[in-house]
Amino acid sequence: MDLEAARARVVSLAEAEGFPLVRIAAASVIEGARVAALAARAEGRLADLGWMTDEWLERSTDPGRFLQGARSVVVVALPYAGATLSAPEAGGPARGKVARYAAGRDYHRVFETKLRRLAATIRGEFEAGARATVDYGPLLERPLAALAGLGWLGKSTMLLAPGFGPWVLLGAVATTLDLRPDEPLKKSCGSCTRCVVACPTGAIAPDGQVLDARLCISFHTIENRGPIPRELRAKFGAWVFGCDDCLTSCPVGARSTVTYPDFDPADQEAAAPDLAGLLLLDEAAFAERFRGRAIMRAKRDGLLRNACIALGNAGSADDLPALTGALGDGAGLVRGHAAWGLSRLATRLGGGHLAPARAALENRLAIEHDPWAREEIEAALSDLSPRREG
Ligand code: B12
Ligand code: SF4
Ligand code: SF4
Repeated sequence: MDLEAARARVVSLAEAEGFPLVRIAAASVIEGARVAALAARAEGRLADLGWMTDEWLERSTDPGRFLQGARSVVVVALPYAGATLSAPEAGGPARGKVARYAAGRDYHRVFETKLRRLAATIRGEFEAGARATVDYGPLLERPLAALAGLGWLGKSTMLLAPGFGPWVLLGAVATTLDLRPDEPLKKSCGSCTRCVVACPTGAIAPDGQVLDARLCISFHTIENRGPIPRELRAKFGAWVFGCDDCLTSCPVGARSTVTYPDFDPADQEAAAPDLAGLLLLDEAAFAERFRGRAIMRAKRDGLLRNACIALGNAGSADDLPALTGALGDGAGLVRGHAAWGLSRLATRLGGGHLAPARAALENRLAIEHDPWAREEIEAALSDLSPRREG
């Protein structure tokens, strides 16, 4: 089979797996991305994503190290713009926001099945090397996808695919087959700065294309295993897993409703969970409820921590008992954030809600042994100072 026929066959195999977007990149070192990624790490902008060492970043910008003898990378995408339900009815419980990519089935599982099958077919049919990855593998997928002309790198740092905008998830198969590469697109964001303005924490640099993960709600709600910096919490709104603010503000692909069916949320609870209900989950109930979903990544304590913040920002008087109850949670991380959430919610509500909140915090402080949780309760009490009452 000649190389053009091989290329056509590989593309049609990927399309048959359900990928509407398939492009080919040459498997050369992505120099610009390597320089940008190493600079991001050196400047601390990758936060404490410990696995992203210089070594990892160098490997992840060289497909030849991902697969020995790689000549090409097949880059694929699945769209998920429509994976959301209509806004919850007014008067219901306070609900958290889950990033759209995580509202349905875990996309890693969806991609893995398809990409492993594609790689196996390439190995079998062409007697060539082939290795698949999605997200966690040592390959930087956005710059690769841009190189392959699947989209362009937006100011939000998202890969924007024509017709779909940022609402695509990426995966790749590196192969030793020498497939003709696609051309990068000649597109850019122009003068648009909507995502920069929309980001609640200022995580995107004013000129774009540079993200500070230390400020990013997505980083903190998903990857951070410890306390959320106090100065950021009020900016998190109701996000409990990920953040889509720089995606929903983007005009590119804004009218797309195309979603791969597995990414549709099962119900309202999956897309926008009842926040007070989350605070009742123990380890077993958490594992049972989120099995097969990306939310597992936050772990039980991380998700409850996020729910405490969201309730502080977006809850109502009905949620004061849930936050008060969480002051007695088994995890210090949750207790400390419950203190912040209770103080913030009571302060927002004001009036007669302040005294019971203070009493609950003082009662907990009297028996709290965790030094960090004590600090949080003390800070929460001082935020409830009398001059704020009324
Ligand atoms: C770690 C990670 C994160 C971290 C940190 C991201 C960061 N930039 O610091 C956190 C947890 C914050 C995160 C958040 C999100 N992520 Co994420 N994440 C990744 C992961 C695993 C690695 C990306 C990374 O950090 N690279 C390091 C940075 C420095 O490089 P980069 O952003 O990949 O690429 C930049 C450079 O290469 C540079 N560049 C390239 N060429 C050149 C040339 C020149 C000259 C210059 C100056 C720069 C330059 O520009 C690129 C864009 O800024 C990838 C999967 C993967 N294996 O690639 C998914 C991935 C990027 N994430 C993805 C998604 C969906 C998200 C979220 C939308 C999830 C959510 N809703 O909460 C948010 C979006 C936040 C945002 N605005 O980027 C998708 C993006 C799909 C798309 N269409 O772009 C990916 C590709 C996963 C996937 N398989 O689909 N993510
Ligand atoms: S995911 Fe949210 S916090 Fe992170 S850069 Fe986008 S808008 Fe900002
Ligand atoms: S919102 Fe505007 S600047 Fe940001 S990524 Fe989309 S098109 Fe680019």
